[in-house]
Amino acid sequence: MADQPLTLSVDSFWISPYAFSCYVALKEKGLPFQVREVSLPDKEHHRPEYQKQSMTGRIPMLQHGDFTLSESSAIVEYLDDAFPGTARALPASARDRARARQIMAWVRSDLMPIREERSTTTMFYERATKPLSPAAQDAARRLMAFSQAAVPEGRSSLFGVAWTAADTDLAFMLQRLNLSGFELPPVARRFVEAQWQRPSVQEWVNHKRLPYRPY
Ligand SMILES: N[C@@H](CCC(=O)N[C@@H](CS)C(=O)NCC(=O)O)C(=O)O
Repeated sequence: MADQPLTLSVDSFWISPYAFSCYVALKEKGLPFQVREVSLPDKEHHRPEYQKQSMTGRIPMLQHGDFTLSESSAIVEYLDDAFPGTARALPASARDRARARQIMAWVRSDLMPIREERSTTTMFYERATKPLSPAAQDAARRLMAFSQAAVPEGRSSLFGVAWTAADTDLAFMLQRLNLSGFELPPVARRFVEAQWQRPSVQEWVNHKRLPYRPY
């Protein structure tokens, strides 16, 4: 099974935080894979074949041989299960793994004002200039408090290993603010700088992008 080809479907502008998470996990694991770009403005994800394979019609989707899977956190966990012996995306200990899942679920389900006002187009196309609304400021305060509690003092990763998928996801959320000039506390800043410099992340960040078309 492990030698079957892997393909990750990503959005054609390379701005999906969920596709980013899966891409970085595949890279960190050193797994060879192909990328398939799916144009959301052209509704390529509505095509019957994509709908059928993904079951959700969303980006990202992983294809592994004849198996297809959507939902980014399910994809990341599948990679750990299907490729034992590669760098773990989720930590080995039950409690650290639970904490990692907590972080991954939280950044996907909360902090909506940050996700709206510092959308991923502001990270990869045009920086946001509008000040954060009171709701986004409140979300930012919660994110800073969370980071302060989650990132151990003096360290640049969450769990005593240099990388997990939760590190990538938390860094991405912090970077939404950081790139638009929000001043991060020192612990969060050190964490983000270290995670963002990882070659896996930089490959995504520096990928050549098409001109953006709103959709
Ligand atoms: N919970 C999903 C979210 C995926 C998602 O919302 N993807 C967006 C792109 S960032 C998408 O496919 N949007 C197209 C649509 O919903 O029509 C995951 O974690 O993979």
